[in-house]
Amino acid sequence: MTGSSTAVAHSNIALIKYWGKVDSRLAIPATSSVSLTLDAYRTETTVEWGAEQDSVVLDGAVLSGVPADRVSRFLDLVRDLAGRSDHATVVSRNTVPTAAGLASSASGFAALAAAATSAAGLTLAPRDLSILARKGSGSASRSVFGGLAVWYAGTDDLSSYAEPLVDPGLDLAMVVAVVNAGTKEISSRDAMRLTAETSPYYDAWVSASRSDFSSMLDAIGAGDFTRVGELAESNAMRMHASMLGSTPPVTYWEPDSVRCLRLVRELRSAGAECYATMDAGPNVKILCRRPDLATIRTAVEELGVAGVTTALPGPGVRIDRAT
Ligand code: 2P0
Repeated sequence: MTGSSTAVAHSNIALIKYWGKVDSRLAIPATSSVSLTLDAYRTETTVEWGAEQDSVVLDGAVLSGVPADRVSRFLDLVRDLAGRSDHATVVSRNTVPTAAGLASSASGFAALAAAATSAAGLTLAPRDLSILARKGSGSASRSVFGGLAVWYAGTDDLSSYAEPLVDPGLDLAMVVAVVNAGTKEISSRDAMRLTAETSPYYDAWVSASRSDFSSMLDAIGAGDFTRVGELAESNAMRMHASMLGSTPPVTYWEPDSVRCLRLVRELRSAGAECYATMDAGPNVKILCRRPDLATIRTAVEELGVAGVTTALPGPGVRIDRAT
């Protein structure tokens, strides 16, 4: 039995971060997180079953080694679910710079989960798709959904999943200041493990982030943009503080990252309300409301960083073609 499906998924940026696992095999995180799926960065993936062995082509290049094995281990999960033993041909295209801290693994594994299960003839409920995507890459659990999403840490495979959050009209938008779109020096997977194993600030991060998480749900529920932004910015800084305490230290920041953080403070005092967040890379994502998007974009362009992208809330994963 062969089948082919194409799925499209968008990346997401966490407003309350995921940084550290309690179970690496199942990707059960230490803390719950909240994210915004963006329309700007997407992955389109086609999976066709019936091959003699798994193969993966990403942006025209054949994958080998660890990245290819990671996809194959993920396809093993789909083979188990579908009760099949054949292999798959995977062809994927990214508009996200791969491994640059712009959430390429989130959109990548959400699209792969949807395409691989659909092509295998499975129809998964959104929660089950989120659970499956999580086991490819934790943040992919959230890219199954559009707009605001919450990933409940849970305590085991079935209780760790994402679901959409009602947006009470926050009118969110994001300006991405691309400081450097190159591949990062240490993957987020390795960096979060190093933080958990060696940073004396890791336990403090976990307890602060748990508290930030429940405050964020309250702030979103109340439609309080100022509180949402303040929490997002301080949660991101706390995550980076925990990394700096690792041995050796994990330092994703570059000089232009700091210039962007200063610009955000200046814009805020000048009345364009915006807040910064950063992930496992030097790029700065600026959370704002849609009417301020153009002003903030222009200010970042004037700063002269490598690139600027604007984004609005994007859709959840979808199947584009199935045969
Ligand atoms: C997040 N990041 O919440 C955090 C903030 C990066 C910084 O999720 O090991 O690629 O595949 O589960 O999902 C990036 O980590 O890690 C990430 P794995 P993932 O968005």
